[in-house]
Order: sequence, then structure tokens, then C-alpha cells
Amino acid sequence: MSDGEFTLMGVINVTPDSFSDGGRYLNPEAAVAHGVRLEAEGAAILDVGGESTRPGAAEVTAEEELRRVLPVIEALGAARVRARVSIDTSKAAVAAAAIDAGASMVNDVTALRGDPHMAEVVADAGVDCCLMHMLGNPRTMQDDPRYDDVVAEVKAFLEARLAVATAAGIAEERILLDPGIGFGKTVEHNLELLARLDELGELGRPVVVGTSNKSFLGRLTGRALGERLPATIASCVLAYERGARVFRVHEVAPVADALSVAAATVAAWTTRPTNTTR
Ligand code: HH2
Repeated sequence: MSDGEFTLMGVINVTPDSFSDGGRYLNPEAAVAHGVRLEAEGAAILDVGGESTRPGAAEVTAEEELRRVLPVIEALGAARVRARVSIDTSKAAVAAAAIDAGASMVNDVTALRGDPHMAEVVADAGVDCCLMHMLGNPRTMQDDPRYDDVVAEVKAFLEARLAVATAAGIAEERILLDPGIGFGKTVEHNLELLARLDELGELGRPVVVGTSNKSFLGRLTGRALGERLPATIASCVLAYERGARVFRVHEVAPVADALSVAAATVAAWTTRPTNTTR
């Protein structure tokens, strides 16, 4: 990925209870139609998930997760979708089966801490991997999260997980890093992470952000779910300017337009002559 480019990761939640699109894509045909649309709108990655990570969500078994995601991954392959498929899971068995079915990326919100076999599965398959920061677990993460310096702590965590991943044999160039917006963070923590995202870029890996429709945007704007697209766009544009290059979003086309303008504007700024006189 060259510096000015951005990658859109469209979300397909095959769950009954995801906070934003829960229940909509449980049927594989609906999920695949949605994937085809997201790709046509500009998604280069389709992130398929079978377990909600919203605060307080119920855990599901690997069998149930596989029952939800495998038909969708297989059908995306049969539909000859060119976008890469990412599996959003923290279970090694789910990742392994999804890779066998055609996924070429693992998006693990536990950054390889959720399952002792996950690093090995990713390393052996040679697929890409997104490592995300989360404080605690989805059941407890929003219970009064505290940090001394949220950016420094998230950065140190991601640096440590990057080291664990490479030590386990995952090639460094296959790793992406994500601050985990909303995962054990207050509104202020999320804003500080976005404002200082460039510090995470110092780790030398592409930075992924997932702000799409999240509750901090609702808190800032007073908007209900389903009314947070303008707020999502603002956060993605700002994150781009601070160096994020991969954007995990529920609506692709409007974010793609906004990021095209952001990327062109940032490029115009960085290529300006430095010694102009008026
Ligand atoms: N956010 C969610 C899920 N997975 N993965 C990464 N890398 N980054 C994120 O910010 C992120 C993620 C939560 O959003 P969603 O999938 O829409 O909801 P749910 O977890 O309820 O299914």
C-alpha cells in the first residue's frame, strides 16, 4: 500500500445481535448480496463476523460461529467476489476453517490473546492479520475504563503484540494494527486516540480504524444508530489525515467519496512547494 492510498473494509456481520447491523445478514444470500454491493462501492476487504463484540454481548461457540460464517465465505467465493475476505474472530478453529473456505485475513479483536492456537494458525496459513487493542473483554470493557495515557498504553500494547506475532512466525509485513475504538474506552479516550493516531503509525505498520456508527459518535452528536453516517465520515477523514489507511465501515460508498477528497487534499498539501514567496 503506497502512502496516499486507503483501503475500505466493509463489514458483514452474520449475527443476530451486532450493534449496528445485527440480524440483517443472517441469511447467506442476504449476506452475499450485501458483500457484492460493498465491493461494487469500493470495499477491497469484506470483514465477515459471526460473533458480536458489542459491550455485554453473549459468547457463542465455535460451532455456532462457523455455522453462521462458513456458508457466507463459501458463497462469496462462488459469487467470484474479488474483494478479499477477512474473518473477524478470536477463535483459532473458526479462523482455520474460514481460511480453508477462502478467507485471506484474520481480524482478531483480542490481538492473538483469545486463543493460544491463533498465532500458529495465522503463521502457518501465511495470511494477513489485524491486531486490535481492547481493555478487558467485551463483557466488562466499558465498566469504567481508565488509562494514565491512553495513546501511550495502546501503542505499547500493540508494539508488544506485534512482537508476539512476529515471534510466532507471522511475517511483519502481514500485520495491521488497530487502536480498537470503543473497546474499553470512554468518549474522551476515543477522541484522544483519533487525535494522536499518528503516534501509532510510528510502529511502522498500517493503522486500521473502526469508528463506524459507534456509540461515541452518538454521544457527540445525539444521533441514534442509523443516523451516524455524517459523524462516521468526519471521524474517518480525520483519521486519514492522522495516518490511518484502512477503514472498517458499514457503509462503503459515502466513506469512499469522503476519503478520496481527503487523500487528494492531503497529497496536495504534502507536495506543495516549501519555498513559495508571495
Ligand atoms: N469493531 C467491531 C468489530 N470488529 N475489528 C476491528 N479490527 N476494529 C474495530 O473497530 C472493530 C472490529 C465492532 O463493530 P461491529 O462489528 O459492527 O459490531 P459487533 O461487534 O456488535 O458485531
